[in-house]
Amino acid sequence: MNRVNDDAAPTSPAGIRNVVLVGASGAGKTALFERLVAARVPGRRVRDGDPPTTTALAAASLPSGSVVVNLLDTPGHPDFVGEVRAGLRAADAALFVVSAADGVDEATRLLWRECDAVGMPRAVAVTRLEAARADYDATVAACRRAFGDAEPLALPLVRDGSVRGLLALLRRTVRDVGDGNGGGPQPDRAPDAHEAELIDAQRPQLLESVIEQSEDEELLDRYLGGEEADPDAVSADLRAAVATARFFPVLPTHAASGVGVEELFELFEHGFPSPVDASVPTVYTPAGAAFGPVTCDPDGPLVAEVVRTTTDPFIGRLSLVRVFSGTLRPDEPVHVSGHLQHFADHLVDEHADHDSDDERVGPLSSPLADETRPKGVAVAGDLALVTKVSSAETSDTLSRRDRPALVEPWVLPNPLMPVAIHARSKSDEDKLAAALQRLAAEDVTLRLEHNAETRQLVLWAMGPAHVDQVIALLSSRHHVAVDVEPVRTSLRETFARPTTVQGRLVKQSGGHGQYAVCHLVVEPLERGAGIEFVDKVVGGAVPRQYIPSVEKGVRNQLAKGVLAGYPVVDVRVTLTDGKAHSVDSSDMAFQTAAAMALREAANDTTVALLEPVDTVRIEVSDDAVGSVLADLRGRRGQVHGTEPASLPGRTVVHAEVPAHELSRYPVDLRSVSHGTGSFTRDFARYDYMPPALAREVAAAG
Ligand SMILES: Nc1nc2c(ncn2[C@@H]2O[C@H](COP(=O)(O)OP(=O)(O)OP(=O)(O)O)[C@@H](O)[C@H]2O)c(=O)[nH]1
Ligand SMILES: [Mg+2]
Repeated sequence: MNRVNDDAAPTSPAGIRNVVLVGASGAGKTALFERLVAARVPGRRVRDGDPPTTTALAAASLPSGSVVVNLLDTPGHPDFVGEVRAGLRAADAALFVVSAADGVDEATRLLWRECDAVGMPRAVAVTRLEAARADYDATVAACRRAFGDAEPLALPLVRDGSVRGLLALLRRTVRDVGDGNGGGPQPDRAPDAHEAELIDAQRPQLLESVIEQSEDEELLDRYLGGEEADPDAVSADLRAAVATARFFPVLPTHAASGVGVEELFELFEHGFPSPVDASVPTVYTPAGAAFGPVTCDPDGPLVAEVVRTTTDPFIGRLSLVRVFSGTLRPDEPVHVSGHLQHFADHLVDEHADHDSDDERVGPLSSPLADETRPKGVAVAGDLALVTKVSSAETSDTLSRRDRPALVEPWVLPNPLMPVAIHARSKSDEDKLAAALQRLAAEDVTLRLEHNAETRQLVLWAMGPAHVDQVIALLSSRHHVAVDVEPVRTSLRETFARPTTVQGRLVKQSGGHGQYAVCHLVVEPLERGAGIEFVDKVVGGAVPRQYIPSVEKGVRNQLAKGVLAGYPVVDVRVTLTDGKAHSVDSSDMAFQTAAAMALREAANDTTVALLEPVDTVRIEVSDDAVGSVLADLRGRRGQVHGTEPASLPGRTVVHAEVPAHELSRYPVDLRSVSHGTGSFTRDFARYDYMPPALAREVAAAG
């Protein structure tokens, strides 16, 4: 077996390959990941049975040939797209896993285009080759249509519904299936006549693409001159072609038999870029100034970023970091910096800005799926697990104390699915806040909101599966039981029509009495106008000193609501007349009379409920615009217009939609947009709610 050393600690960036597996849920990423791990870790077997759906980034450092491959497995489920983004940040190249039975879905296409936008080198692993409706050639053709210059490096040998091996196009060799369980591959053999025919049918196109994309003029001249291309020379050009991010090798794979596994390692080693060739994210000082140039240099200033955080019951916080510059050494003091709010386009209260000089990294280790291996140091370009940096949260930067740095975080998805939760018991209640805070430090796609108005604790998550994950973690890790309840909408009341009313407080039966009468006119104002109080009393009917009392009574009652308990907005209240008593009138009496007047004026015909309406910006692929607009109409949305998005083939829809209709929009948008949609929402204003719905919401709240 190819192994560099035991602790998988590369000493130079050129010997590192950081590769992330991405693709649709169920495409076979984890099955492949586990097979790749088993192929390089002696004694490690693939699990019996199917892997569970992945919900978090997993990593494994695998020595292979002359390099160490840091392999990252990501979830395909859209609720966990934050993990995919962290994985892309940690990696220098992406392996798209595509099922031959299912083809390329829209979400995968979108992710591909995002990789395209940042020039990330990519390759494709095709899975499920033995499925009844699988067709390798058709899948390659689909990849070409969706991705561009996708060229198979090998063809699968499938017989009687099982994968038997593959035909390597460059070397014109055949590799038959091994014994299926870590026994390693069979030696290569020469193709038979039929196999040779298959190879020769596809080989020229591969050669031409590699030679053309790598811009190897010399080889091109020789090839065009009719010379047979030397596989070694072409292989050397492969990396240059892949590095352009315009040429994408495709390999057939089968996790169960190990077909394609060695070819993938070969591709990682000889075809994929090392971190030296990858771009480094923008680095600032914690104060936001320029940090200076950062290159993948082990002797440069330390710049490392936390891409995942977990908590181990025995060793505490474990941070998976990607080192961009410098060398991370155990027991070294570090500066920890996190300033998410500075970069986010939404509030991230649960990730308060923090800088700490009090941290010292503990022992380093290499990730190995669910295990770890001790590691000496982590040089620029490498990934390592760091213990004991207790203040480090996901996306934080580690740097040297005398040269503090802040890496611009990757694009964090905005969690837009609200769920209200409450602790099941008093003891759950006591632990809940701390537990949620810890989960939020690990998970940058979780937001917490204490809504004072509705008195609810609201979790903002990516979708239902994410909510389930958070609740399961609260229970399993923090022993906190919570129940989910419907999210209440905070409404407003307003007067829909002018009303004239009298408030009379007359209590004069014996002793010290109370006396105050005020005549009020209540009128609606335009949305957003707030509350106006006008005094039009003439002739001292209400003595001067009690006018402020009336105003106070009015404002207090409006703040409490007059009908359903929601604050009243956008009204003018005019005091037109009143009566006072020389002994029994008082400040309190006039406050009370004013409040009584408003309550009396309020009924189902005079008062209307207002609901929050949000400005919504939706981005989808062009062909989904029609269904998105139709869906918005069904949500009482008002479309203000559409425009082309910055990514070609995508459209931005601007609309206003009642907040009440948006509570499950992350899920619904996914289905109307085939997983290509994203949106943002911001409170715009309050507007009339249909009375029937208003009654329903008020009754539930
Ligand atoms: N027939 C066949 N089944 C496969 C193949 N690769 C994976 N599977 C099966 O497909 C199912 C899903 O595989 P996973 O590896 O969990 O898929 P994934 O891409 O990791 O899915 P997520 O974690 O949800 O993103 C499992 O039951 C695998 O055993 C393949 O090449 N052929
Ligand atoms: Mg998986």
